[in-house]
Amino acid sequence: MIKLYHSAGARSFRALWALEELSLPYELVMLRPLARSQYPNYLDINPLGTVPLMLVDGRRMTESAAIPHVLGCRFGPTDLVVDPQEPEYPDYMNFLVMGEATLTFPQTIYLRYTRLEPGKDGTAQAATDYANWFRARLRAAETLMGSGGFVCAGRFTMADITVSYAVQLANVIGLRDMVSPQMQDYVAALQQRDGYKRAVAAQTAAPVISLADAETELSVR
Ligand SMILES: N[C@@H](CCC(=O)N[C@@H](CS)C(=O)NCC(=O)O)C(=O)O
Repeated sequence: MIKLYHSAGARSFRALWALEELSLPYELVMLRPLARSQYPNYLDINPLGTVPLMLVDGRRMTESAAIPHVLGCRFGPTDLVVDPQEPEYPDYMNFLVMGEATLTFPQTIYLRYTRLEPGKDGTAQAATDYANWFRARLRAAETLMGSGGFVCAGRFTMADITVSYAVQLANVIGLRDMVSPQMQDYVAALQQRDGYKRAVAAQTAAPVISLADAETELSVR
């Protein structure tokens, strides 16, 4: 049994997209953005207070780059993960982690100081610095990318989910100018996938849980 806690457009979209690519049954719990402050008891089930939270076979996962890989390994076999015996395995793992650790991380600093906590002393410069950092890292990542419209292994994998989400995030938080036309084309092609479209439809159709429902939905007791 798989249960995913998600907020529209958040990094938990990586997990949702992976679930749809694998056509797995799951329960989707839609939360308001900034769940920790919206639903105080969310911390009962996820002490980090972040999304994603995924419960799978009674285990708890909170990292959006790890979840797609674990789903593929646990519920495969599937070409969406690269097997350790394939030569491209190191490239795959590298891009899988890079999507979050190298590409999304600087964007979260930018987002924090432009949208969540704007106007604090010195933070405007930090926002600019991290926007430039993001641009440089994305350019560098691009030089490492494989052929055929995918980051590696010549096919669509979970690493494409983690990397392309970072580009999509850039487009919605004001960093679109930092993304090259080639990277925009790469993402636009992936957005034509049925799994991607089903994930978007799922997050649109599911109701966001109310504070009243949160009493039971988010409680471990
Ligand atoms: N490294 C984690 C970060 C998760 C994370 O920070 N998620 C954001 C949404 S994109 C969040 O929940 N922020 C709200 C908060 O920190 O209160 C991952 O990749 O899943």
